[in-house]
Amino acid sequence: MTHLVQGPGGFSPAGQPPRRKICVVGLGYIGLPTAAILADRGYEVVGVDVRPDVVATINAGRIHVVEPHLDTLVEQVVREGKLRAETSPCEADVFFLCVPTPITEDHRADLSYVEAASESIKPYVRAGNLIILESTSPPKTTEDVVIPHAVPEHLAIGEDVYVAHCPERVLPGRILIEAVENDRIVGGMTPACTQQVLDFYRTFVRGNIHATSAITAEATKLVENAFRDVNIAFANELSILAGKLGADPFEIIELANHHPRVNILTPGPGVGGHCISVDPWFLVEAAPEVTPLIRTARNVNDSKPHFVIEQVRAAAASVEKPVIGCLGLAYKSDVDDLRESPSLEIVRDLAGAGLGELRVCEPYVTAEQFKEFPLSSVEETIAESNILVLLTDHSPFRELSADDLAGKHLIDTRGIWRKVMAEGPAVRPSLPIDPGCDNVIRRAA
Ligand code: SAJ
Repeated sequence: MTHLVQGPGGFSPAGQPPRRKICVVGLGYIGLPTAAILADRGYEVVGVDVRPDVVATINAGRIHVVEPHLDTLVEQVVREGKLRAETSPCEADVFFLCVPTPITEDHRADLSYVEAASESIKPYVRAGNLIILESTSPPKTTEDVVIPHAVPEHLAIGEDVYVAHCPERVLPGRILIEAVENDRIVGGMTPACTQQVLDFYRTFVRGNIHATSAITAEATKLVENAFRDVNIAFANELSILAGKLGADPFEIIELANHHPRVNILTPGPGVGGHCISVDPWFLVEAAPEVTPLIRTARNVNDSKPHFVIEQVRAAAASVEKPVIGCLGLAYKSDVDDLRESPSLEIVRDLAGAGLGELRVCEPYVTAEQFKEFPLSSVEETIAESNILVLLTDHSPFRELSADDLAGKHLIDTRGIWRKVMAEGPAVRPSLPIDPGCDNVIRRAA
């Protein structure tokens, strides 16, 4: 880490003005951990969120999102007076913009949050300040949105004020570790912007920090997530193909991955979350004529829930009084995040399909937080269902035994029960039934 000069109440690399006060706009899954890490590093941090309930929760030393260890850290830095939350920004030395960048129905970037956050800090931006866009954004957002909306006209970029895009790359469930340990990219609007922001990141990041331009940083982040989306699409297409061939897709992938140069990801019910299912569209929107693969991968992953529904329909048709137990609503394992979740989409469609009664189980969300469907416990769902659809591979579902699952029609969209079923005496995996679905396990004859 850079040698820090302890200035009056702040840290700064040698030869730079002391920067002691930080304003983080947007206290969601990225903003709150970032604010807490900086406060723990000794900065005075003001977190800003438009939601008064979120501000009140944080100022009470509590958190509104599920992320390992974040509750302890926030409680500590609020108690120590290093972090406080407000509903509007204030003067600071460094401004972080950590707001959502969702997409519209027709897959276009919605930059209204970035615009509003940029506008909100403009009255407080002073010479010497750093402005950092952490939100994953379409190429040129820093130049075309942040600068015109956040920087007072009389301040020169790269001389008076330093603007950069530093995309977060953290995996939900490991945010506090990865925000500090992962390599980071600092993309400044000018080389001076890059240097000033890079030196600042040196004060709290242990990973390597790579310097580049703002547009390259924006594109790199999108490319990382598009790469993963394309690979997951390959796995999902495989899972449908294997069904047509009457083979087990998970076994094929397991065997293929023994090849030294093959690393196929894992099929599932689709791709969710506000990252991998969103960010590739920013690249498609930027250059639709040259991104057929990225667009196709999005369409393959977005169509996978349909195949899962057809699996359930086939299983329900073979049962007298179907009671369909849906295991998981979150977009991936062991998180409480339902955004863009294929699991939730499937349960909604099943609720409208009238294939049978539904039992919905989501261990990471409470009935207070989620009112769309009544939630059942794992035990109730297992006991009352004759068809079980594994949608999100949460740990509690991974721990189910062959006896728990015995006698049920199982649709295991993520292949987590293959081993316990292979060992279990009660039932045996059977070949997928048409159309092209993953593992369906029938009751033993
Ligand atoms: N998924 C599969 N099969 C797999 C892997 C994932 O179906 O083999 C599904 C998951 O179930 C989920 C979706 O893909 O629905 C995305 O999950 P994820 O764990 O792949 O990623 P995220 O969205 O939680 O986090 C990603 C990460 N990006 C990459 O790994 C390239 C993270 O590092 C980013 O910081 C994050 O997006 C982000 O904020 O952009």
